[in-house]
Formats: sequence, structure tokens, C-alpha cells
Amino acid sequence: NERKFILAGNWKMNKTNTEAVEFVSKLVGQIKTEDKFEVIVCPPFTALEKVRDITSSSNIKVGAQNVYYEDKGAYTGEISVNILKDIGVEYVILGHSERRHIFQESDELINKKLKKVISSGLTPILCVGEQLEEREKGLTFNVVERQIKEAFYGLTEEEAKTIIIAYEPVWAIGTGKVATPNQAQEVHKFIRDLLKDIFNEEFAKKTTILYGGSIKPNNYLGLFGKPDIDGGLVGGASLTEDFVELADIMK
Ligand code: G2H
Repeated sequence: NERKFILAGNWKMNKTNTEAVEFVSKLVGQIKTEDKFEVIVCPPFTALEKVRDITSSSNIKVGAQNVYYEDKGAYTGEISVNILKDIGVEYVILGHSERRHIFQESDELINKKLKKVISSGLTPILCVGEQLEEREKGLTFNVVERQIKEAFYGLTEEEAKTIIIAYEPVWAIGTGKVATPNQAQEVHKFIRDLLKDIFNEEFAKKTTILYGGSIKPNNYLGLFGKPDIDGGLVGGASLTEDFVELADIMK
């Protein structure tokens, strides 16, 4: 397996700068990364610089939770790729289900953001996943296929190969209802096959596909043992000591 294993923490709208500094200072001493195992933390925009300062002495990488696709100008409340790059951010989460469903982000908008992030040299973590009604109607594969095809629209293989995908079934997000390892593996395999159709086998084989949704130290094991699951995007468990425990076991 030539893919990197990744543990990414999505803090969402949590931790003040004071709390972020205290927490990340501890992580730096406790988390050990390796060549094929990467750890990323994604704090709120306002804590990015401080977190970057603290993690710069370690191999822990820093990501943002969102970005806008224009370079600069009259876009009140938005943040550009250059603002992120200037403070040493390397990753950006895009299309998280909370962005899609609370903030009405469309596949088209996510495609524009994805293109911008790739051309800027930042690494995107593209989230996809079905809602509960969609799963119950048997539409999981249709939804995930549409989200990936529309996000990838207009990208060359060269451009798309930097993308990390995160499969996050919406019904498993923050609900404590984790997908079973088989449920997750089935969709991860579907995504990898889809990438083979869009580009080719080599591309599919090299793409890191993370699982996300209520991962905790007590449920990760079955998931990360699956052949197409290359790590996790973790919300709740990235805010506590659980994150260190996950990193310990995953490496
Ligand atoms: C899914 C995940 C992180 P949680 O959104 O992106 O959050 O682990 O809290 O379900």
C-alpha cells in the first residue's frame, strides 16, 4: 500500500485561542508521526497562526476548515488561500457536510473552491457523504458519485491527484452512530472504483480516502483494518486526549 495513513482533527467551532494553545502544546509532546503516518489539526481560522507556531517544531500539520475561491476583494467574512498560505497552513477541508447543509454550499461552489485550493498548492480534504434519508432510500452511491464527479469537474489527473477524500456519512456525524466497518468499507471501495473510472487504476490506488463520523478510540479498530480506509477525519474526539490515543494506535 503506497498510500499515506492520515489522522486529521476537525475542531469545528471549538476552542478559544487560549484553549487551542494549551491543547496543542500538549499534543506536540505526545504525538509521534512517521513517514507514512501524518497528523493534521484543523482549528478555527483565528487560532491557525498560533497553532502553526506551536506545531512548527513538530511534524503535526495544520489545516483550515474552509476557504473562499476568490483571491481578494469585497467578500465580507471570507478567507483566501493566500491568507492561509501566509501563515503556514498546508491543508483545507472542503465540502464538509456542515458547510453543505447548514451553509448551503453547492457542489458547484465546492468545485470552485477545490480548483482554487489545488492551484494555490494547498492540499484539499474533500468531504462527501449521504444523509440518513438518502441511505434509507438506497441512494448512498448515487449521492457520493454525484458529489465526487461534480467536485472533480474540469480537473486534470495531475491536479486531482493531490486531493484527499473523506467519506463522512451525515447520519454518523457527531451522533455517536459510527458506520460499521463494512458499511464504511463498501462506500470507500465504491469511491476507489469511481476514481478508477474517472482517471485510472494508478490514480485510484494512490488516493487517500479517510472515514469520518463519530470516530472514538473504542471504535476505530475495525474501521482502520479495512483495506480502503486510509485513516480518519475526527471531530469530537480531536478535542481531547482521545486524539492522542487515536494517533498512538494508528501509527
Ligand atoms: C465528522 C467528524 C469530523 P465527529 O464531521 O469531521 O466529526 O467525529 O464529531 O462525528
